[in-house]
Amino acid sequence: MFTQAIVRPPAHTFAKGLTTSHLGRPDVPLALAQHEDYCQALEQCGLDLIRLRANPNYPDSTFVEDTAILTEEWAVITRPGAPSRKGEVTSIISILEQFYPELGVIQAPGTVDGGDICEADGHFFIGLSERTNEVGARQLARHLEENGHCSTCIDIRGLPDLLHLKSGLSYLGDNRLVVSAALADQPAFQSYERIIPPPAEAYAANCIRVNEFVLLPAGYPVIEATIRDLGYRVIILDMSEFQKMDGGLSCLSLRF
Ligand code: CIR
Repeated sequence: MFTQAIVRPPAHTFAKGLTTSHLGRPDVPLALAQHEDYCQALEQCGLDLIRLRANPNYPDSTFVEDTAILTEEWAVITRPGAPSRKGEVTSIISILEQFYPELGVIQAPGTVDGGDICEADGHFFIGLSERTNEVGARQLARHLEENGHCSTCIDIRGLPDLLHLKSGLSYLGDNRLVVSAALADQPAFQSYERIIPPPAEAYAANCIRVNEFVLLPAGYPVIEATIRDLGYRVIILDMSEFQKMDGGLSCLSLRF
């Protein structure tokens, strides 16, 4: 059960953030409206929101997921791989100190983006990516071990369509993964029930289970029907402006 989430709206500088997509410039007022819908969806799932102020110094700072890894008992502050994002952790530390007695940290030269970390009922998949390096992955694995968790590294560096591991992977609970075709054959995922979106719906592999709901991006009818047929309550959210900046549903909150 999640009870809280940290969110931060996009700033007026949002369009200056990093992106590899060729979907055009994001419309900031529309992104703000989509972000508000996202916040309301989390509240509908029963979460109390900690709403941070927009930070124009960090155009990508609405993607708060990348700054920390949270569980009920412990938290690790990341060291984001993109130089323009490293300073985003400062304000997150001061918030998380209010909830956790101690915070783990990833230290230089290690880098980890939260988007590369996928928890599946206490087991952690760590994506090795352009953002999360081997030193950072090892540091995180050590933190996990100290807290009684196992982890498996998944190397996505040869998969240019995936910025982060969770760009192509979500854990729904119930031993079920939503996993993009590019990742579905990974040996580590073979013991899970795998829901594989058709190639045209690969973006929807980034979805989030929040309590009894699954949040899905709008415009992906095949995956939506599959998830509904499995009996989940579904909330559909328009993510167009965040997709333009390589972001998905998981990136916009830190849930704990
Ligand atoms: C970036 O390139 O860092 C941002 N424009 C997008 C980050 C998306 N975060 C995520 O997938 N966890």
